[in-house]
Amino acid sequence: MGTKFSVLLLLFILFPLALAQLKVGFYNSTCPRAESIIGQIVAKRFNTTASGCDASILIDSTNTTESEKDAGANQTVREFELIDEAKVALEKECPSTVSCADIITLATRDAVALSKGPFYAVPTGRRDGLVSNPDEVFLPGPTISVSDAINVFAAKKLTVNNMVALLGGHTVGVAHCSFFEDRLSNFQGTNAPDPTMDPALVAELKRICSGNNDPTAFLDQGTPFVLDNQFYNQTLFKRGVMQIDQRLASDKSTSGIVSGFASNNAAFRLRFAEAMVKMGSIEVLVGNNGQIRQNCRVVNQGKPLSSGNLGQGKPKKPVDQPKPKKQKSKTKRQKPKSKKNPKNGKK
Ligand SMILES: *C1O[C@H](CO)[C@@H](O)[C@H](O)[C@H]1NC(C)=O
Ligand SMILES: *[C@@H]1O[C@H](CO)[C@@H](O)[C@H](O)[C@H]1NC(C)=O
Ligand SMILES: *[C@@H]1O[C@H](CO)[C@@H](O)[C@H](O)[C@H]1NC(C)=O
Ligand SMILES: *[C@@H]1O[C@H](CO)[C@@H](O)[C@H](O)[C@H]1NC(C)=O
Ligand SMILES: *[C@@H]1O[C@H](CO)[C@@H](O)[C@H](O)[C@H]1NC(C)=O
Repeated sequence: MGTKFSVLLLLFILFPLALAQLKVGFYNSTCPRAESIIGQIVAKRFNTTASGCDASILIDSTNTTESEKDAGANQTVREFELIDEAKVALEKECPSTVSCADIITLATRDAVALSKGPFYAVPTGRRDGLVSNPDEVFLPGPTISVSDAINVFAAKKLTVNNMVALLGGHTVGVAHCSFFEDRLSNFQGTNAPDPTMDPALVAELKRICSGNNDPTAFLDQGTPFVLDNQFYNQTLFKRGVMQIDQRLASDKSTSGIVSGFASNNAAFRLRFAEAMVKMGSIEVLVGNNGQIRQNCRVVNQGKPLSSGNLGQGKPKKPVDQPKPKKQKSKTKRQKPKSKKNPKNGKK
């Protein structure tokens, strides 16, 4: 009893402290051009590639584990190249100053804006984890129920509104067919497609998925390259691709939020930005914890591993908090994202 109490207390004390140490403009004096250097690199990338896709990659990447990266195709490679390019430029400008965790967060913000999404101020000051392969699970599989998903997000202190807004990131996302194919023909052993999917969409997805090597489909069949509220509107027309996406529109606890976002893009933009900032502020390493990686792909040489500083560095979870479901090896966090490994299903 005493132990439980103190663990909880510690959590409440530590949490606001971590938040307080992230600041908009953390690099103002130590690396004043950091944000503009990252912005230019992301913009250059957008100018030379299919833009919407890159936004989804970045949004995904914010919480992708190594195993997921392994599973990813060429897009994942490009995502890492972009982060590497930014890191090289920043090490030149101000060595050992800007963390990889902040680079990813800022690049994601810029990719969102370039996809016509909101531009929001990002608090920075994160430090990098001392272990590069956290077995963290944020986003559960695509067939999760809305109530289970709510619990997973709640365990990260994210509200139902935050969750629905973050899943709206699927507006620029793609998913491999293995994430939704079960809905197309023999849904739950019925020998018929999922009745909650528009038959025209079933036909279109069957066509796409008849290709080799587990093809991908856009999760927003309306405006896949624009970070807007069309994703929600599509689900109102039974055109959600993944089951969890479609369920958001029908479940009592989320349907009101979905229809609100579907009819009000400004409200969606506001809530999406708010949820992105909040997600980026939880369980981060700050102050003297962790390190500033010199190469974003590996932990700096010579640093001892500490079990208390995993991955992007999160404090250990209190024992009595609901644990997010662990999926075997590859798990993704809750980033609105999509291409994942078939086994884990990701959002
Ligand atoms: C990714 O998610 C973890 C929690 O699962 C969080 O600690 C970390 O800060 C997130 N990273 C980014 C860049 O948002
Ligand atoms: C950095 O500069 C911006 C713009 O002037 C300001 O809004 C922000 O508060 C500053 N942050 C810090 C930590 O000095
Ligand atoms: C991207 O393209 C736009 C318009 O073509 C141009 O104005 C801008 O300078 C380019 N940005 C970069 C970073 O190359
Ligand atoms: C990756 O890129 C290579 C060369 O650009 C291409 O041949 C290959 O089909 C791509 N793989 C995927 C999964 O897109
Ligand atoms: C919502 O989606 C439907 C189906 O794709 C489309 O016909 C309609 O124009 C969309 N409505 C808005 C306001 O975008």
